[in-house]
Amino acid sequence: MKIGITCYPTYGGSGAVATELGIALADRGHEVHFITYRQPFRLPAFLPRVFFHEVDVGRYPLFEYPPYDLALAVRMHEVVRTHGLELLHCHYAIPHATSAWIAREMLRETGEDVHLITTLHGTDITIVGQDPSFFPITKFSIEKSDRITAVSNYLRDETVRSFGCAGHGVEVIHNFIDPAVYDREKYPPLLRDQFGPNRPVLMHVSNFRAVKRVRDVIRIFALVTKHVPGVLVMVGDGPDRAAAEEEARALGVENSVSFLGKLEVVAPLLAGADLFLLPSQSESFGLSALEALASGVPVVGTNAGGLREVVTDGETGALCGVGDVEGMASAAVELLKDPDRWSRASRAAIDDARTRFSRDAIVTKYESLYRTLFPGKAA
Ligand code: GMT
Repeated sequence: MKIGITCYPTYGGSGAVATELGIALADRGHEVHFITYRQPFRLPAFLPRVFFHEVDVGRYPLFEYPPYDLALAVRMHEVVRTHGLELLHCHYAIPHATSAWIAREMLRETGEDVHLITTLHGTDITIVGQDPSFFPITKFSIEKSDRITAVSNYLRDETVRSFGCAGHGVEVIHNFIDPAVYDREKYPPLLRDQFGPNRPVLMHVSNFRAVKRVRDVIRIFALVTKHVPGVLVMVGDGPDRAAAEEEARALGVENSVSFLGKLEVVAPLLAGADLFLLPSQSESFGLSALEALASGVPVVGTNAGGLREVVTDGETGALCGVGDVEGMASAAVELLKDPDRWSRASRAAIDDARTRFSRDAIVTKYESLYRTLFPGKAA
């Protein structure tokens, strides 16, 4: 098949999933064209059957807000025609699904066509899409898609609850990991070399937005370190980084917390971590938690949204209420103080991630979904 993929190319789970899906599809012989404003961050320089088409938003003094969605629609239309794409798969509804619908309308004017698939990832449904200035166009664009997927049961239910989308089936296809990449045995002990063999390493990876509650990460760590002197590695950057740094100083743990900033590759660091903290306000899935589990790192976080489908409370980690800093801290201490318990959780985390969320099985689900659009065509 010839497939166009549009996603946000910068850091973030939806861009990571879209890119890794595209790479896996190309591995299986499909031709994949990424259409977005920058090379996706997880896309290596060259891969057979993978192409990148940059969307350039022309500057003009009149445009206080350059119309990216229109430039994207025009580029989608052009790439579909030039390369004979059969489907456009949009990750994150706003504005990608809208641009794809415009591109398809333009194609239909000349007797051409393309199939549209939209994968919903999270705040396109739970926050941004709810804003009155986006709600009608989000609902419209989702409903105009030929196939709709959501990354968790939670997100599917939220989509139906808040947008209706009656009669437009939303299929759940969970996110995935490549077990060859997230492998505890594969990497040298970088963090142990830096922090020594006896200090547990707690880790958090995110884009430091309000929804991630990064100050709670620091507060949990400050409580944990009273019982188990460890270190906290904070990976990522975003609006709440300064607040988290300030919280670390206020709680007197700043010398035990390393803020590493944005890193494109996290698997080697996760392989050296002992516990992953994700105390989010809301999480439609929690790809970073899955990457941790696959690396044998138990997760302590909140029971908000789709995280419950990823972390099995009491087996691969622990889940508490949003803001329950004491609860998450004591769950973390229990795991870190009991090596047998930690080993069981770590082993269970690897097994569960590989069984339920392995790349091959999930990519096959997307491929099968694509094939339903071409009922008469041989596989
Ligand atoms: O929805 C967002 O805010 C952004 C998006 C992203 O690009 O990281 O995150 C969502 O999609 C990820 C990949 O499917 C999920 O793992 C995240 O849980 C989800 N974020 C939220 O629901 C807050």
